[in-house]
Amino acid sequence: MALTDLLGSALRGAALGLAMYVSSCGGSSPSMGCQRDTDCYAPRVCVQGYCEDRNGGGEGESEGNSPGPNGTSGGNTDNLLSNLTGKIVFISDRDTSNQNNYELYSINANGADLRRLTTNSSMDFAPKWSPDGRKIVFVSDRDVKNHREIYTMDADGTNARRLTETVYGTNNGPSWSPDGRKIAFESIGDDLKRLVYFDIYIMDPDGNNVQNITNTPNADEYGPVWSPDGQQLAFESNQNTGFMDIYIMDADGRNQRRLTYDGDNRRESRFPAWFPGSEIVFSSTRDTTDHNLYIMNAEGNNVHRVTSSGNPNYSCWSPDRTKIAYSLGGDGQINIMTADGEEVVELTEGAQPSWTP
Ligand SMILES: [Ca+2]
Ligand SMILES: [Ca+2]
Repeated sequence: MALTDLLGSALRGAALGLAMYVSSCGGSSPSMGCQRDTDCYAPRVCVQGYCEDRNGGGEGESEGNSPGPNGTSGGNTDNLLSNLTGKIVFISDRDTSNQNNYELYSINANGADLRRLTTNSSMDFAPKWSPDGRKIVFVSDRDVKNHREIYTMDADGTNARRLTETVYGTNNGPSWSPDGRKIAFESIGDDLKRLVYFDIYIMDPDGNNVQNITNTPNADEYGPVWSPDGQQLAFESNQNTGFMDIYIMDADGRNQRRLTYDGDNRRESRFPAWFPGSEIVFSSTRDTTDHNLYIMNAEGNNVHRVTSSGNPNYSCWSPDRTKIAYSLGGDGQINIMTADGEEVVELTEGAQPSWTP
């Protein structure tokens, strides 16, 4: 099974009134027949058997889980980890034989104190810390099978609370604003006329005041993440090129502008993570067949690559900006590397890491 993307959904080619189901599909290209959640790791939305790979991370078995040339498992592993602080929340299916059942876990960034936070037979994924590290926002279909709604819970896994209750259950990619007052996420909402395309929404942390802030009826937007000052959001969209690129916009949806573009090469850039100091790390196929991680500034300049293999997808910054945690494609592994990509260590099995702010 490939641990590819979990954050985000692709929904295309839908006609109104068609049976819709949410699946968990992997693969490196748009594919038909993603009905089975057991096909792969990545939850996504499928309509009449059509769903599109969200990651491009693919089922690349050849490179999926092998330590990259960036020095994973090197002799400095213990040293690098031992100095790290904070907690990382992530997803894994390590404790279940049911491939449709992912659970949330937390682990100290130094590798200690692994804790399982959820125990149920449903998908739990896309976790992100609240800015104070006391709560986790995440996605689950625990109330209605294949119906993905946004929840919060305490950092120890208690007090789970459902925030959204939508007709189609296509919510994904929640992210908490730095001031704690808003949660951004992706959804098709409840409007049938917008069924086939995703927008970025924001809401209060209690689920009230839901607003569609992108309103692009002919393009998808996914994976919103907040700028450090909370004034902007970075996200993915295919609104101009048909391929996913990294965009930023004001927190009210105005001034949408594209930061990445690879000309006519049809390469994609996804999974942005924004760090104080205005650097954004993202995953892209701009130079390679597989994804790699790149860092750029918030103007889209000074792009440089920091990985060279492993098909990395989701990433997050350490609280002090010196490290990046990221998950690999393939069978699912979370690595931590120095921000310059020079040192890499394996942290644990899993995907979709989020580091306490
Ligand atoms: Ca679960
Ligand atoms: Ca849209």
